[in-house]
Amino acid sequence: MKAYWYDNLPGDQREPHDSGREVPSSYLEKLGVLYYSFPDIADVDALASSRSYKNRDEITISPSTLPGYEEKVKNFFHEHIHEDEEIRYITDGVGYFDVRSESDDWVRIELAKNDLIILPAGIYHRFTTNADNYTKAMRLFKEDPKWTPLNRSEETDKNDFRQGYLKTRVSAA
Ligand code: KMT
Ligand code: NI
Repeated sequence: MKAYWYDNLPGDQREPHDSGREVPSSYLEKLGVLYYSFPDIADVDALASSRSYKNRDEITISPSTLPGYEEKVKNFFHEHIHEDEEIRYITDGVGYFDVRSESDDWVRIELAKNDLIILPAGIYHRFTTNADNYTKAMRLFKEDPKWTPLNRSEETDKNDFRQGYLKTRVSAA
């Protein structure tokens, strides 16, 4: 895992866009983003049962395994929230999760094999593969998949889960 401020320069979303300014994990914690390195699947099982995550699936995001790959990668990159946590465990390849900071800037989190991330409900985020075009990830969910992305709008700004998230977010001041 490596986290840094996104450079906001034009160019393909799959390029690193590394501004060279690192973001410490203590800041990710303030945003409510949790990160773990789990080399053993038993660690994932333990976390899943402690948070009542009963179901999971695995998705391989690459041109040869995901029909309509280019379109889907663009869709994953639309800024959105969910009304539930987003838990992803990377089992192979690399992926970028971008999350909004308190000042509404992008923090880019690079995840590789054995990295697990928990994004809180209501945080604005987006996802992309990197230039290698290959991310294999386990998606964990409680009961039924509740992955509906709610793209950012004035309406999602008022969403109860968004408002709840803003109340819990720790001020960096
Ligand atoms: C999301 O919500 O953006 C995703 O689930 C991305 C695919 S899983 C790495
Ligand atoms: Ni999402």
